[in-house]
Amino acid sequence: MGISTLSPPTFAGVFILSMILYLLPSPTLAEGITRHYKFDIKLQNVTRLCHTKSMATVNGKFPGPRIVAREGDRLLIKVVNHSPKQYHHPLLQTGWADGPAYITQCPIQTGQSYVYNFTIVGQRGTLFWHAHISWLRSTVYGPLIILPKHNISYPFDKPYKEVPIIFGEWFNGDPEGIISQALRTGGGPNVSDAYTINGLPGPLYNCSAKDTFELKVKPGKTYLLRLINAALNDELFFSIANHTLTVVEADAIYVKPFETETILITPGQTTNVLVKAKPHFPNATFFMTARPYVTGLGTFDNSTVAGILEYESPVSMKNLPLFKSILPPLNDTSFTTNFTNKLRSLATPQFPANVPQTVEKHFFFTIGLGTSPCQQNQTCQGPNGTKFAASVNNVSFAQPNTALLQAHFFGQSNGVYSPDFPINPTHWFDYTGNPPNNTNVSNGTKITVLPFNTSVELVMQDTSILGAENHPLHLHGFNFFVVGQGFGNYDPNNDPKNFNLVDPIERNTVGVPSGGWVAIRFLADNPGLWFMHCHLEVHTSWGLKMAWLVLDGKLPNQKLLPPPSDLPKC
Ligand SMILES: *[C@@H]1O[C@H](CO)[C@@H](O)[C@H](O)[C@H]1NC(C)=O
Ligand SMILES: *[C@@H]1O[C@H](CO)[C@@H](O)[C@H](O)[C@H]1NC(C)=O
Ligand SMILES: *[C@@H]1O[C@H](CO)[C@@H](O)[C@H](O)[C@H]1NC(C)=O
Ligand SMILES: *[C@@H]1O[C@H](CO)[C@@H](O)[C@H](O)[C@H]1NC(C)=O
Ligand SMILES: *[C@@H]1O[C@H](CO)[C@@H](O)[C@H](O)[C@H]1NC(C)=O
Ligand SMILES: *[C@@H]1O[C@H](CO)[C@@H](O)[C@H](O)[C@H]1NC(C)=O
Ligand SMILES: *[C@@H]1O[C@H](CO)[C@@H](O)[C@H](O)[C@H]1NC(C)=O
Ligand SMILES: *[C@@H]1O[C@H](CO)[C@@H](O)[C@H](O)[C@H]1NC(C)=O
Ligand SMILES: *[C@@H]1O[C@H](CO)[C@@H](O)[C@H](O)[C@H]1NC(C)=O
Ligand SMILES: *[C@@H]1O[C@H](CO)[C@@H](O)[C@H](O)[C@H]1NC(C)=O
Ligand SMILES: *[C@@H]1O[C@H](CO)[C@@H](O)[C@H](O)[C@H]1NC(C)=O
Ligand SMILES: *[C@@H]1O[C@H](CO)[C@@H](O)[C@H](O)[C@H]1NC(C)=O
Ligand SMILES: [Cu+2]
Repeated sequence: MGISTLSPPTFAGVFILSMILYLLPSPTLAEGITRHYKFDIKLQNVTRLCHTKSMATVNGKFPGPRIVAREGDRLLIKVVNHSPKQYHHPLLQTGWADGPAYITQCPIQTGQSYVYNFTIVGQRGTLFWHAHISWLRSTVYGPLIILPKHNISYPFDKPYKEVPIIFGEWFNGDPEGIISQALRTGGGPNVSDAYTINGLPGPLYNCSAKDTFELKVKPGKTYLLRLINAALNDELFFSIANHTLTVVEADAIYVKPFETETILITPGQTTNVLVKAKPHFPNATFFMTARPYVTGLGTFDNSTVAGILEYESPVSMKNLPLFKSILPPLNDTSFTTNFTNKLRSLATPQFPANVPQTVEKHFFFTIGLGTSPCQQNQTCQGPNGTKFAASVNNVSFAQPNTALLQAHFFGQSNGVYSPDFPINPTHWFDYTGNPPNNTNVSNGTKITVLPFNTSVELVMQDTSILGAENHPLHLHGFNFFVVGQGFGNYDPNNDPKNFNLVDPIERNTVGVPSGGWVAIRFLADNPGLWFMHCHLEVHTSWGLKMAWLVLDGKLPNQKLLPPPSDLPKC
């Protein structure tokens, strides 16, 4: 079991049926302290939709245990791999503790362990931890909750209770087998069999009613829902029947509060919302539902996950009417645009938005799908007998077989990566217009090198080569500011005039609009090797990823420290 200064609740087993386990105790934690967790990775039989399968879990739990800390704390998470496979756990922010496979570390081999050691600085809110190799994230994930420092309150009324709600995708089959088969054939992978709320698919699926997340509320009280999208391949709309959501935080950064009936959350993103329970017992129960927002042409899981919001009643009430929540159409880009435009940093003196006002390096990256040729002798199931591929500036990232950060630190990068990732596309084309004749992408292990403290502006332009599509791009190591977005091809002469340099949303994952572009800014003040990838796992598998190398600064505290002695070896 995890050793911890904050005694997390104990779990009976993998079958998490009760929402009680997901209510945070009113935490009275100290701060600036070291918190120890131990994650034992084991194979475990788990049953959903009447299918039992053996899958990787942490401490026998699905979803995995939550980590609770305060801003300023150090976390020491010892991950022990008892399973026959190799694993990684990615967390945030500090060089050797980041975790993506073959970027900052080699996999943790069977029987081995690794301690993730990092402090939490400048973030408070909800994040999540998850495995970062192949499609293991489908079962190995859990909430990471960062409370504000002791003497600092929320910039909104203190909620009565806080409830993590983590969305996932359930596959009756083996997700890692599904993606490796798809990569062999070149076609699209099988889609999931259900979405889940806290691991539970809910009553709208066959053989699933007993696996329903229930949130019990008291009339008149306000609840903070910590929403996390850990689904592999789908952005999700989420709504609760007859209840308005007030968005207060995104990706562990406070936002200007606004009300909405529905939120959009991409894989990799987190969103905290307040829900005020009705003042009196309403004689009704309410669905909370999530289903995808989809812009691409491929097949996808178009099903809906439901949980139930119930009011605590002094007397037993049976057969209450159940109200259904209304979600936007699956392809509602108009809703998505309106929603993302409402997200603004809180930008107060206490929680400022430190947007870089000047830019030292500009980058323009095209983002999207393409093809790679079928090997001779093979028949491929991608477009026109090719294989699906995906790229950034037409480079599909080729996975190295050693970790890039180690190669860099020990001066052994020769033959592992090249520091020449293109700053711009090699040639202009109508990115969002008719597709070019040649849809093939190139490939390589290329990275971008940034001197310490470079202020960067990156415009990411979706392409319509295989159809326009929204891509949630995630940057490791930094938060960035979303200074602008629009549809069609980015216009470098006119679009920057409309950039918001005052209170843009600050986050770590942003949806590149379908058939459009997004501009972000960040300050490269964290030395290390930082992965950037689409958080739709299938696109990452196809190569929609690259990495930034941020060099050391001059001062001692601006340098990457040597790796810990237990860093896994390839
Ligand atoms: C999972 O179930 C299978 C088949 O019933 C059984 O052989 C196996 O021992 C179980 N594994 C675990 C870890 O319980
Ligand atoms: C964690 O990292 C800090 C700072 O580098 C170091 O002082 C400490 O010894 C490390 N702790 C463990 C258990 O590795
Ligand atoms: C909170 O406490 C810390 C030390 O414990 C102090 O440095 C800081 O100024 C305090 N902040 C506020 C807002 O009181
Ligand atoms: C819930 O919303 C529906 C549709 O707007 C409305 O007809 C119904 O009266 C509401 N019920 C409650 C209990 O608020
Ligand atoms: C709920 O039911 C109780 C008892 O049946 C009734 O007294 C009350 O008026 C009802 N409330 C509403 C809002 O319908
Ligand atoms: C979901 O997809 C299935 C299979 O393509 C289709 O039959 C069904 O109508 C779709 N459902 C929705 C709600 O779009
Ligand atoms: C969304 O899908 C509906 C139904 O398939 C279709 O009629 C509509 O044109 C689509 N809207 C957009 C913006 O693609
Ligand atoms: C988005 O906002 C525009 C302009 O305010 C409005 O016309 C449109 O109906 C909104 N779309 C949705 C889906 O709410
Ligand atoms: C293609 O087929 C030939 C003849 O069957 C075989 O010799 C060759 O190894 C195959 N090439 C590949 C890449 O599989
Ligand atoms: C596939 O071939 C058809 C007909 O030759 C062409 O119209 C289409 O653009 C091709 N698609 C791709 C992805 O190359
Ligand atoms: C693409 O193919 C079309 C039709 O085959 C041809 O007319 C056009 O010149 C080609 N464009 C380029 C850039 O090769
Ligand atoms: C990568 O590019 C090389 C040519 O540079 C090509 O031979 C190889 O097939 C490509 N690999 C993939 C997976 O596309
Ligand atoms: Cu993508």
